[in-house]
Amino acid sequence: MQRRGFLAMVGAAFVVGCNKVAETEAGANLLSAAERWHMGAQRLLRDRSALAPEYPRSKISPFFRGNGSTDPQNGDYQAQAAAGFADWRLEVRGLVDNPLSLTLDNIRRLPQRTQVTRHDCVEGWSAIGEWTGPQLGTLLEAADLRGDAKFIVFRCTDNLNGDDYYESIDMVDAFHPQTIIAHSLNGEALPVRNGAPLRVRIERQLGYKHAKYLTAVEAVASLDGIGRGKGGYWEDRGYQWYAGI
Ligand SMILES: Nc1nc2c(c(=O)[nH]1)N[C@H]1C(S)=C(S)[C@@H](COP(=O)(O)O)O[C@H]1N2
Ligand SMILES: [Mo]
Repeated sequence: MQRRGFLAMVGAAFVVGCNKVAETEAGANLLSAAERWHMGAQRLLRDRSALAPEYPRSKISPFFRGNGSTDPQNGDYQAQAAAGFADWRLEVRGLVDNPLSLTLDNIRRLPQRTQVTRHDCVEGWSAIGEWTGPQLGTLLEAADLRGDAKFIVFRCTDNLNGDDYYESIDMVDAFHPQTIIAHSLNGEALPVRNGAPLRVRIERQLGYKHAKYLTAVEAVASLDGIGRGKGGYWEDRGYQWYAGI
């Protein structure tokens, strides 16, 4: 119910956006429904590179709750956490000419982006946090992404009900300036509940796309044969793959 309510809200916001175009740019009475649809579609495409709103630090939520996995018991995660993630590696692999295996120190030394954004979960809650990390595009360029790569798959440590959490995005979102590999929340290393030591932020997408406990970023030509083939843990259970907001 809550999820449907939230998605209906997002849908309603888009319809309002289209009507605004009709009123301000051309005059609603001169536009046929088809023309309005066409303008709406163009607006949607153009908007894919637009930035998500960023907020002043004063708007940061006092507590950024954890959702889904909040303390993975899988593999050696607990031992890694106890050791301060000193041996954690993020692999950049798949359709790249120069695969990378990065330490947290490597990641912290890359050019950084800090952004205060609002996270929207389909379960009906939101929170504002300040995230810091390198842009995913920087990593993909360093790895010499190949031209036949169509999607980026995020691999995670946690396993829920027998399936590893994973996610995927297209290249528009992969190279979006606000798509970062975050190592910090509100100026501190990520708490375990929020995905320590690394999680992705994809600010134009709903919460479930923002994979936590990241172990690898994988460039692929197709999502077939990955998980159950729908592009993500929740997508395999019926959620939309494209969860743009
Ligand atoms: N690895 C992993 N990533 C995940 C999840 C998860 O269970 N495991 N849950 C997703 C969902 S539904 C949301 S809303 C956000 C929650 O992020 P938070 O725990 O920092 O609030 O993480 C997303 N990424
Ligand atoms: Mo979520």
